[in-house]
Amino acid sequence: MSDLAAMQRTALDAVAAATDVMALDTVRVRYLGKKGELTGLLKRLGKLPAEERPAAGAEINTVKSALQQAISEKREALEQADLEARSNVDALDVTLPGRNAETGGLHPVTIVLQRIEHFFRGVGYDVVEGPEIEDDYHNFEALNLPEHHPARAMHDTFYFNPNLLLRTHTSPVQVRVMETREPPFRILCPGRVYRVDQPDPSHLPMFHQVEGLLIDHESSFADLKGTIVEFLRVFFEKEDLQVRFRPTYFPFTEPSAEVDVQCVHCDGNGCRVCSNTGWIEVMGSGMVHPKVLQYSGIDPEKFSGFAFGMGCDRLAMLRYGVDDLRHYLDNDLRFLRQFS
Ligand code: 2NL
Repeated sequence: MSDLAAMQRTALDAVAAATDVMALDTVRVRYLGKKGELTGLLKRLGKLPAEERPAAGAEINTVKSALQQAISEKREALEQADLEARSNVDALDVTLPGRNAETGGLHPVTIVLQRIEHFFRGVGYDVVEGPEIEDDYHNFEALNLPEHHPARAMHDTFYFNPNLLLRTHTSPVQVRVMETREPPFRILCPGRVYRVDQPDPSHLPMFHQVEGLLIDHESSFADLKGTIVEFLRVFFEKEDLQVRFRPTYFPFTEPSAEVDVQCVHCDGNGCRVCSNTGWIEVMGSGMVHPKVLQYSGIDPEKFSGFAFGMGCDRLAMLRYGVDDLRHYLDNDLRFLRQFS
């Protein structure tokens, strides 16, 4: 029984010394487990003389419950400390200001492209896209530009091989639609186009074009003019914008016209932007050449159409006063932020 008091002290010291739940459990097993020291004492009670058993049993049980209580209090304290330690590490200060997520913006060329698409969808055009790598037939031949035709020199072309090239305009997309779709239809074809050019303020080897094509049982140059004048007045947001059509030559249209608008910078009075002419060229247009219809299997006796093409990059320049096409590709945030 003198051992019992010593055992109690040792056990309670061990409980107090435990620094984590695992160590505490080791102490518990050592004294209170099935083969534990206190458990052993209780088992050996039967060997005592009968008259000593009750007192000895009571004493052992007192030590046992004291130890049990100490262990359970210590366990609670350790668990609490553990919880506090973890919540300090994972602490979330909900009063901190949030990290600022900057809002992106659309590229000026994209904005211009979307405005053009919006107008033409509104007057019944379907937007169609096609491959940027084309064959000679769809980019040139089907557009009435046979091999060795001098007009091919108008396009300085990136070739992969004599038959495969980077499209120089989006016309091949329209050719593929003419080949497969029953007219009448009206389509708008936006996309990247490529021409061999040394980059300078007004030239890039890759730029963006939008071409439109309408094929119907009857269509006239008056329809072409009405469509284009209305589009340009909406695009430049000027109801009385002056527009003029100048005769020109394209192999794929006849007659053909270049389209000028009254200078949007000086209202036609003459300035640096319009080289003092008062006019700015914004697109090309014309009645689809009968041979172009024929090439794609459309009977020119039954159908006629008009087409037009414009450069989005240059239109965006005019609309936003951009002085150098190369700004579009620099990805300089000081430039891009002005459009968001
Ligand atoms: C310009 C000139 C133009 C067309 C593009 C076209 C397409 C087919 C048939 C006939 Cl499939 N024409 N496209 C017609 C006239 C002018 O664009 O200066 N673009 C920037």
